[in-house]
Amino acid sequence: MAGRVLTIAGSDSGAGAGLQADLKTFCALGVYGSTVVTAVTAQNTLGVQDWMALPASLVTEQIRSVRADIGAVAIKTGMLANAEIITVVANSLKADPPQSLVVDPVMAAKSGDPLVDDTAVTAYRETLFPLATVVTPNLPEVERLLGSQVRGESEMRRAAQAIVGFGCRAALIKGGHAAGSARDILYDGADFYTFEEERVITQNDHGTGCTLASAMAAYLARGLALPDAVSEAKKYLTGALRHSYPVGAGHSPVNHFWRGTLAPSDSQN
Ligand code: PXL
Repeated sequence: MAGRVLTIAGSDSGAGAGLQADLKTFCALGVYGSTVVTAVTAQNTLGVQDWMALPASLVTEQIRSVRADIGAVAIKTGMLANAEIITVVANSLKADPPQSLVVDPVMAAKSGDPLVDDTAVTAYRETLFPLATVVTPNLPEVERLLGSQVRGESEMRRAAQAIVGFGCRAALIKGGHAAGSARDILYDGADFYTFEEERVITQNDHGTGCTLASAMAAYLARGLALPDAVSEAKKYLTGALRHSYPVGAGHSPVNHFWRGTLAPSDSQN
């Protein structure tokens, strides 16, 4: 089962974010990727025009199908759409925990369009976070999860501690929405780690959160320790931003294949 990663996420028809970004990341980083669909969005680089969640029972059944046959050492969750889906995903993963679980608590698209309903925040905190190896909120997501504003690095550190207080093993607070530096803070219950890469100024930044969390899941599946997985994932994302090119009039995708692709057999170490 080495090098198998499952994403549980929404579909982005423009293929810049969501499970399409996740699968491209898995292909680029040499792991076999499978995809459980939670919701379908009608979306392009300009925004989200419409979306609909799938029935929770169909989400459960997809997880069962993949894990009964293909398996997954690491699982990543993205857009889960509502409390019912968050809860069935949590129940299913609690019954059969993967080695690593990366929870990207997606609340809104880059365009600002909401991708969850209001019931999601409590469900995340109470059901899914306690199962997670790491939770990866950006600053707007941190503010919704904690109900308070977060400014500057010392508040990011306190926010990371508060999120670990919900029961996850670690929290990565992404500073990309902050003015100035694009520093991210990881807290694993014992130590803080700071990650910084050059901030790439581009409009081609759709799917950055999905790509970072998927890359972390891929590197965890390949056996890296969490701080190394974060560091490698951030380097991969920075390159993907730097090598991006416009495919629409709005926020275009990052370039997942800037380093080519790695065959899964190359990463089965
Ligand atoms: O970036 C968060 C995200 C997650 N999942 C889907 C999305 C987006 C952003 O647009 O469309 C399906």
